[in-house]
Amino acid sequence: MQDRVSFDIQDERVNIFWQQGFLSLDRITTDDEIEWLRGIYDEIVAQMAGYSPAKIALLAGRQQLPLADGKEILVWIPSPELVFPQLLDTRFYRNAIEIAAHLLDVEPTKIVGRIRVYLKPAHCGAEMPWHQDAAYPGSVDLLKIWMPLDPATPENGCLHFIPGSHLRGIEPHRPYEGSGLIAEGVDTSQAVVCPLPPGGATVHHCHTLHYSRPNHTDSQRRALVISCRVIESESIE
Ligand SMILES: O=C(O)CCC(=O)C(=O)O
Repeated sequence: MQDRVSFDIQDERVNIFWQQGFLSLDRITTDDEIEWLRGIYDEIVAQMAGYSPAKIALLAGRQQLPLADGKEILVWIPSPELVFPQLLDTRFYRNAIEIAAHLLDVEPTKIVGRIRVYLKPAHCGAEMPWHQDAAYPGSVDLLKIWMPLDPATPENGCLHFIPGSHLRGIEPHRPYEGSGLIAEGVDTSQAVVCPLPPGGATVHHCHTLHYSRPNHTDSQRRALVISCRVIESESIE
């Protein structure tokens, strides 16, 4: 049992984040909390019926819901903290906000973090195509912290990143499978695969090209994501 949390966010890691557009951290919360989060996560997914399409659209402005009849799916649930506010009182959430603040060089009180659930079910988890988060219209978040609750592997859908892609602006994207966006003409020869243990995390910039493979394995891949932006400072005339 590992109860110590040892994320290392020294200046060297900050430089790596800004050079490559992403960072991989071994661990941002405790074993006990991961176990507790799994319980809440499963409850959120089980209660998905309570998230009517209208409510989801209201919460996020867009939706990606399970498709029927044997198609691959990526379960995406925005803002579960509105239904389970205890998610905000976690080491996971507090550490993520602290990491975001450190990387963005602002006080933690200036960070707004919204949680997302991303589940790739066993056997039929859909791929997330190459994209930049900032390519989505209306996107205001600067970075995302992505933490799996199961071992995330290349086979079940850990994230892949293109180092330095955040430095080249927003690439052209086109609609993908009716609900998302795919970046066009991505050169994946330099892609870096980031497998993670449960409770580890990747942090990526909103301009960093990233991707995850479909999950055809026997195990689900659960991930919690915090999407972070900085509160505008009030202008004092
Ligand atoms: O969880 C996944 O597989 C994809 C997540 C992702 O692409 C994102 O958070 O932008």
